[in-house]
Amino acid sequence: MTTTHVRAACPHDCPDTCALIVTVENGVATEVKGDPDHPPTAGVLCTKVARYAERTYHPDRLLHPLRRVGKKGEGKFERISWDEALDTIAAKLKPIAARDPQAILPYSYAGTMGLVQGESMAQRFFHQLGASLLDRTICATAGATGYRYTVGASIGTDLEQFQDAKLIIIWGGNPIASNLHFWTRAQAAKRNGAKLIAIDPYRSLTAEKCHQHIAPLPGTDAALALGLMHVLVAEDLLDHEYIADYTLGYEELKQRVAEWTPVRVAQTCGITEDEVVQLARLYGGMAKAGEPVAIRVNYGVQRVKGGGMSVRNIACLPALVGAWRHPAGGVQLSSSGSFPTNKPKLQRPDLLAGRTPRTINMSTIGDDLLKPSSPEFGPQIEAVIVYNSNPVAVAPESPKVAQGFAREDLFTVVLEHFQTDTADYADIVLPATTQLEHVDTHTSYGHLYMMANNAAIAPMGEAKPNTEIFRLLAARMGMDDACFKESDDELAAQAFNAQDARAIHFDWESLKRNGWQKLNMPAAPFALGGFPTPSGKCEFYSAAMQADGLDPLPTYIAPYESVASNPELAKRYPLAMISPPARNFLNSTFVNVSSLRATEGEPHLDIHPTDAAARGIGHGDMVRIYNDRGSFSCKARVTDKARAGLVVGLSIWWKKLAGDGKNANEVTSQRLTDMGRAPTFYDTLVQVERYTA
Ligand SMILES: Nc1nc2c(c(=O)[nH]1)N[C@H]1C(S)=C(S)[C@@H](COP(=O)(O)OP(=O)(O)OC[C@H]3O[C@@H](n4cnc5c(=O)[nH]c(N)nc54)[C@H](O)[C@@H]3O)O[C@H]1N2
Ligand SMILES: Nc1nc2c(c(=O)[nH]1)N[C@H]1C(S)=C(S)[C@@H](COP(=O)(O)OP(=O)(O)OC[C@H]3O[C@@H](n4cnc5c(=O)[nH]c(N)nc54)[C@H](O)[C@@H]3O)O[C@H]1N2
Ligand code: SF4
Ligand SMILES: [Mo]
Repeated sequence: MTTTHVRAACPHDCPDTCALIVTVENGVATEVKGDPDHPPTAGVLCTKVARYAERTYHPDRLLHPLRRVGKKGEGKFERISWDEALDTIAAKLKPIAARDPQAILPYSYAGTMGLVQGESMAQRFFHQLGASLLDRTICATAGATGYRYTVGASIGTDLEQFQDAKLIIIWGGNPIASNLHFWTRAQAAKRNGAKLIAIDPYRSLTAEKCHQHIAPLPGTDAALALGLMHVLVAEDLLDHEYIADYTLGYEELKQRVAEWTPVRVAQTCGITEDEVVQLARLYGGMAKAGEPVAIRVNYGVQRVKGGGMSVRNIACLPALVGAWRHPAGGVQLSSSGSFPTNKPKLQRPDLLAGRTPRTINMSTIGDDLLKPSSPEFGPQIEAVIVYNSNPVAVAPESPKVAQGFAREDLFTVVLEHFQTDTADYADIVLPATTQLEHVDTHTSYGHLYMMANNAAIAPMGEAKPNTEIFRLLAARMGMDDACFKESDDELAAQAFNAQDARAIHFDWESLKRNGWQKLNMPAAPFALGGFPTPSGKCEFYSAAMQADGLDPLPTYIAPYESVASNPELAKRYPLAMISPPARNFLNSTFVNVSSLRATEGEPHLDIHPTDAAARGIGHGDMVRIYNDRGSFSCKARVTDKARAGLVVGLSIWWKKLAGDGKNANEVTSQRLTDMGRAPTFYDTLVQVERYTA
């Protein structure tokens, strides 16, 4: 028997990007463990990826190409050969490309976050074709944009510093479920005497374990941040030197926040005045005393109309109190902007050769698939190639998405590991390899290490890496540029800019051997200012926002759908619904892994006892959740984890594995955020009723 240990990286859309050690016995992966030497991972994996071998060897893995034989969505397929699959696809795409390649659309997200199996060969293929561009907005662009206007780039407090903070505000995140290795640091801080405060409308697993939980109404965080700034200014809990040296627009900000009295904020957010005042005093007071105060803001705050502004306002706080002076102070939204990646080299936009295809927003795919050709829209979408994503389950306003994918005149190809809800609508399904079967390299949005993934085992069945599938398709389409011949190792070697001081001496072969390498970054990135904004300062006032048609100062933008902002709608649909991640799933990935699905049980809706009683709903009753866009049903859990007026459906279930073939996206809307063109999943009013089938 031969046993080897292979260095790998977790590919999932999770900030932690763990370093993995895969045990391989006689060519079979028998165990996936966390690398004990990688400081963020520290030998620990989440429940999901500890089961990565179970997912990889799952009896339902797609092992050969398939052609649809039933109706779209029905899930009936027959096996075909790779030659037949590729010939069919090329024969379909060629005439469309000859008429107008913009009628072809790639649809992809972060099923794997790999720089190679994500957008390298795939983008080269679509750029050479001249296909529509895809605006990849479904997750983080609202917050990233708000943060960029204020701080300059997705750079913040290093994960490896948080254990030294004395106050940690966990704002719109549930790290026990979705950012486990941050939670490890927060607990270490707690043991060192730090206070942990969660700001979340829902008493999540994490909120339950913090010293204090403040539960604002969804979408009102921008107002809470304005209220904190009001108190910081009124009570002079400020770092005047930091403000003078490293910020822009303090005088204007001071005037603006004067309007946001604690009483107004308490009313807007549905919390008490005392919660606003005490939090500001604690944060500003500790900072003034020289203690490190840190904020971990996460994406939960930005899935609403004013989501970008929420993140922007929160990102102003550390500069006001000078928290950036300390390595364990400041704020982290994402570390992704720290990495000197070389995306143009991987993705080759130059292959467009002067063409400027239209851009389709992935968050409005439902509407866009249903649009006919028009001068504003351009050609009707005639072909979609889906990889690393499951839009029929994850995109908002699912009834429209499903209707779009059901179009008889749409040609759909899906590259997948499993027969997902989306794959059910494909004309051709192509089997893709998993992280254990291919090579890749990764950044992280939670830590500061470049990561390598070696292939641990041979591809399962006839599965091929995404890159290889696009190489083969390029050849079939007659694309002969030398870039379509590059191997995955050649691609990985181009992923980082070795000349950049942060990636000092980046060398793919040594990264592959070691598994990971930390970026060369200062411990406290903005201790002496140096913000990558146009002014080089933290911008309380942003001329760029004004130029983009936004309020240049922090403000509050109410949700599209809430009792306060839309009372007419709230008469019919009085409950706010959010659908944040379930601990044992990763978006819709892992929902089909039996052991993990068994832990989640079945789809649930958490509802407050008062709201349940008013509707005659008991714990464990089946309920129907509905609004004008659609409806779904699941089991009610009557619990005060959901504040009154709020219902929570942990997500994202595969529709076909839910009792009624539907999930929470039946009722979410395709309306977009204030900035970043992102979806508003948590800006949804619904009504709930007892349901007897
Ligand atoms: N186990 C697991 N881990 C995951 C994922 C998963 O599906 N499962 N998904 C991954 C991905 S793609 C992402 S983007 C991240 C997302 O993870 P996070 O950034 O943590 O964001 P969310 O999970 O959207 O929401 C986190 C918390 O925000 C709360 N929340 C909702 N609306 C609001 C609001 O308006 N204000 C405030 N203050 N809080 C609000 C929710 O109740 C939830 O508890 O997690 C990643 N990690
Ligand atoms: N209601 C509601 N909806 C949401 C959210 C929410 O909180 N609530 N969260 C949103 C967020 S933050 C996000 S990021 C999106 C996530 O949406 P998606 O990015 O679509 O994520 P997944 O659902 O995990 O689907 C990824 C798919 O990629 C496949 N895959 C993985 N690796 C590979 C590979 O190497 N090759 C190929 N070909 N396929 C691969 C997996 O099998 C999986 O089916 O969902 C969004 N939708
Ligand atoms: S999903 Fe996140 S916590 Fe789990 S192994 Fe991957 S990177 Fe680590
Ligand atoms: Mo996400």
